[in-house]
Amino acid sequence: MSKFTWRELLDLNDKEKAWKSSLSCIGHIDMNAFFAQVDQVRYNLSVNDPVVSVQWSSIIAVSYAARKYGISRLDTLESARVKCPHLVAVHTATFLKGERIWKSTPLGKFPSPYEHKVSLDPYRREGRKILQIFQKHCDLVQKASVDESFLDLGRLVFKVLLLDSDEVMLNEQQLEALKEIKAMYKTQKYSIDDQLPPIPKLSQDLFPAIGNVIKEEGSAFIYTDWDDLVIAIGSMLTDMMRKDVFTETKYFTSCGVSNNKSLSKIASDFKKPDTQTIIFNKAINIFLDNGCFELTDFWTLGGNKGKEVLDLLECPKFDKQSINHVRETWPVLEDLQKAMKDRYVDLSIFQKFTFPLKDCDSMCLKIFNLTRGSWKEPVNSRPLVKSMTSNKNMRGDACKDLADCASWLQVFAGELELRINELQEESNKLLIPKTISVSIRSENRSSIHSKSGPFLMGRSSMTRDEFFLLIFDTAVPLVKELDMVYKDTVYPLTGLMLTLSNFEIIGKGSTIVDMFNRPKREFKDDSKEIKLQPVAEKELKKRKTFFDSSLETKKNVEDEKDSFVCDECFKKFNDQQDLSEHKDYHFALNLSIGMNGIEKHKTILNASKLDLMTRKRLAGDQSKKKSIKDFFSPKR
Ligand code: DCP
Ligand code: CA
Ligand code: CA
Repeated sequence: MSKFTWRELLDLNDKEKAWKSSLSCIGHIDMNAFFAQVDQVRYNLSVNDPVVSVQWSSIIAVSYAARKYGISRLDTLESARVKCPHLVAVHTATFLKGERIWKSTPLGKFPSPYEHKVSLDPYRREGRKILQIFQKHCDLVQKASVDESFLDLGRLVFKVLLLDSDEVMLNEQQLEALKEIKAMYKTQKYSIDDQLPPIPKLSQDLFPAIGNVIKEEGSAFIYTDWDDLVIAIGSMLTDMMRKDVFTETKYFTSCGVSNNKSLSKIASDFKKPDTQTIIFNKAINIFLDNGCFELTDFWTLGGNKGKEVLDLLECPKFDKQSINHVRETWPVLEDLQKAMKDRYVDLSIFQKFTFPLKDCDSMCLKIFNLTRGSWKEPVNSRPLVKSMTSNKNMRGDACKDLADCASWLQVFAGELELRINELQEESNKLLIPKTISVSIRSENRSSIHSKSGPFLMGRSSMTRDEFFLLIFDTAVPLVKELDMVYKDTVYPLTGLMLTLSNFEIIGKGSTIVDMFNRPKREFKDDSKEIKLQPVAEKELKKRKTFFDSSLETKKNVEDEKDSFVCDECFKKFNDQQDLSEHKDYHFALNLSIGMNGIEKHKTILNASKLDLMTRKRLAGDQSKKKSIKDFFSPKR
């Protein structure tokens, strides 16, 4: 008999339950050298051309052909050219200052950062095409970034095992092997909590897993139960989808298949390019202990938080033993939690951590399961953003007065309109931003000023041009206000940013009429709240909403490489991981302000690792409490 029950198998047919069934099957597919592949295809180059994608003078993606020369993202264009003299460097598309439409950059040309803003739209478009291919096959896909997706393969596997699948064409022997279980299901000859029958004879020969199967070296690997068949069929499915992606787009991908998201994500990164790695449940520990991974390789444990965890749990600093160390040292969850908290308390005398003591328990729960490869999370197809930002870090005199601001806002409005439009198409939903905000940053990094207001879509229908103009026309008065107050001190700007937020997302079934025929009051109230009370509390509330959403939309901030920039304080980061962590910090900060009020919050702040700039901002927020007049006084 199987150790699994019918219930566990049938749960695969339910989107809500499949991910937590012990027979769950999750795929993760990541595009190889994504931007570089897109550029290679876009510019009719061959797979063997050493292509790199470039933004200004930084390399942002390296094709596998170029990697053969030892080139990585850390190289400058010059150092890459030394390594490979016939390097093909493709600059990203750009918007020209004052224009709302981006243009591709001809091969061999390198636009000036003073006059242009990068557009990543060509890559996003391709990313969307690929997402659509996955969605054509799989009913539950989570886009995890511009070039990767999680797939809950439950329903597809269910269909192969118990119904007739048109995704995977089974041969006669395979069909014969599954005849019995299909018949049982059809005639309902089982009770839901009965154990499943044993797997069909010769399952392993009939349903060989496709890809790089992780197993103990030298040992035979034998299918023993339904989880093996489920994962093997999962690998057939992802192989089929990846082939479809290749046929349709000529892009290579890497993939991981296992019973959960975090494992599949690591697995997809394991062998690149053009490979899928399959982790059967019985091979999970072998995979995690293969000496290639650290605790910090798990999706959410990169960056500083991960380093702190390694330190708190006194993980060995070499040989990549941290996963094994944690699993073996603390076989019992409560012991792990106690160990972390005890050391947290000891160390916090000398050291500030990025997370509070009270988070240790939940963090340990996650780590306990991650190190056993048993941390399960649902594949979440809910798209979408509640805010969207377009920004640029300015150089020299690129933005020296109000007229320049307006020129750049035109670019930003063009980009936001385009992206909202694309997202609507992608998600088949309507997106209605309700708040707009403009921020400016000057040479002195601590001086960042923002102005936000309601974004009112008052018309019953709107063309794309009209929507663009509305964004632009609403943004300009905000920047004018900022200009009026700060013009003597801020120019030339080092950063300008336009954000649309507070998105209302209207579902598929709704019509444009639903979208605009909502009670007028709703808009009016909204405007009153934002327009007339730019005082601390409202401001903070708004910032919190901003922040809630920016967690969900961190991908948007990824847009320009030189824009791993916090949209709350404009601080710049090297990568997405650091930025995300920094944002977690704001999140905690805002939450704390929200819950405790600013006074009490200050105490918490002083005790935490707070950079000077944020402190200054908070001081600014406090002054806003006084009156609007103070807010506009030249002293600020
Ligand atoms: N990207 C970027 N700057 C970074 C990281 C990524 O602009 N610091 C962009 C370019 C990449 C794309 O995002 O092509 C996807 O990032 P990945 O980390 O998935 O890397 P690649 O797809 O380039 O390579 P790999 O084959 O290793 O996944
Ligand atoms: Ca990739
Ligand atoms: Ca990726």
